[in-house]
Amino acid sequence: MSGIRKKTAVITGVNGQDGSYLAEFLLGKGYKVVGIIRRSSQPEFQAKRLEDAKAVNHPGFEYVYGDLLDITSLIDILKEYKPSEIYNLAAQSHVKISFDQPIFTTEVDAIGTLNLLEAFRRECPNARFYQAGSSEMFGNSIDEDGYQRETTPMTPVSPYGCAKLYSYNIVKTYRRSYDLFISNGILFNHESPRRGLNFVTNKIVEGAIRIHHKKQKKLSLGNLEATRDWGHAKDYVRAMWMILQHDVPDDFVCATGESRSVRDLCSYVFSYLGMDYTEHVVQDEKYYRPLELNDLKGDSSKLRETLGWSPEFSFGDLMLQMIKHRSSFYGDLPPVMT
Ligand code: G4F
Repeated sequence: MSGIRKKTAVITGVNGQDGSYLAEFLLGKGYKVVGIIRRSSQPEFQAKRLEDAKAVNHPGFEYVYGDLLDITSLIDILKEYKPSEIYNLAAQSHVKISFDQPIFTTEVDAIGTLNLLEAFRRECPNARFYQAGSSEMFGNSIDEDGYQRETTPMTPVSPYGCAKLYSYNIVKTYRRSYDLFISNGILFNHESPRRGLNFVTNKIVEGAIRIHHKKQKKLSLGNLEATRDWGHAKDYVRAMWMILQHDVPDDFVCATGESRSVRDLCSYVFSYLGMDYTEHVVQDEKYYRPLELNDLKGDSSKLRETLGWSPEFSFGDLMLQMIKHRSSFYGDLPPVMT
């Protein structure tokens, strides 16, 4: 026995894209990782990403049932594990669905954060707390040079963005009021082979592969003109950890600084597979949002200069990984609800 106590991290949303990469990253650093999982009627599907992350049978990994909407479960978990780091990644994270389920989204993404903050303040106030903020909080505010950064006004245009902005502000308020170590990451879009198939990157990859293999003819999408700053989730979970290792709690934008339209993305993926997207992509009202966030391009200079973060994966690396991963299912592509 070395006598050195392992650091314990609690992750909400551990079986999501970011949660699974973060668990993998922290286990690699020797942490004990406690993942909070919500009860589901199909538990057999809950562990897929954690299996991919090689977390499931890892001796340093444990999962417990809990829910951001049930503060008693959060209090019990923090009381038992006394973590040194808490990462709040759980959310209803789909922007379009937040228009269909505005109340649920607000309960989880806003009140859920407050529940976790209260449990943290009462049970382990010396821990460090990371809150997953989003570039969706900016809405259509853009600085004159075309970028969004920490100082850009936040004027969200979706129930999801509004709920995330509440969490961002309550974190800042608790930090100042109670002298707690709580930091916000303001993360721009980040993708990976573990991305849900109803987000536009993986939807396009999946659709193009199916069309390539003659399993479908058309791909229905919404707005093709919106632009996004797409990075790799692996790079972004590393940033989350770096943010909590800083001397002081603070707020940081994490982004690549490169922006592309959904149309560019279609062109890239279809061309990679030797096809012309204009022959296959159709637009359907169903996928439009009542209000659209038009353009995102992040300036992450503060994160880069203060903490030394920079992305390891290029856009090309990201797309290649996603295309290869989905292609590996060829021959057994299940039907998808987008
Ligand atoms: O992939 P998306 O659904 O991501 P969105 O809305 O930008 O949100 C993601 O990034 C946020 C960070 O800014 C996160 F906070 C959030 O949790 C999530 O991870 O849509 C990207 C763009 C949008 O402009 C959307 O209108 O793609 C456009 N789009 C066009 N057709 C589509 C579709 N999006 C989806 N999901 N499905 C379509 O068929």
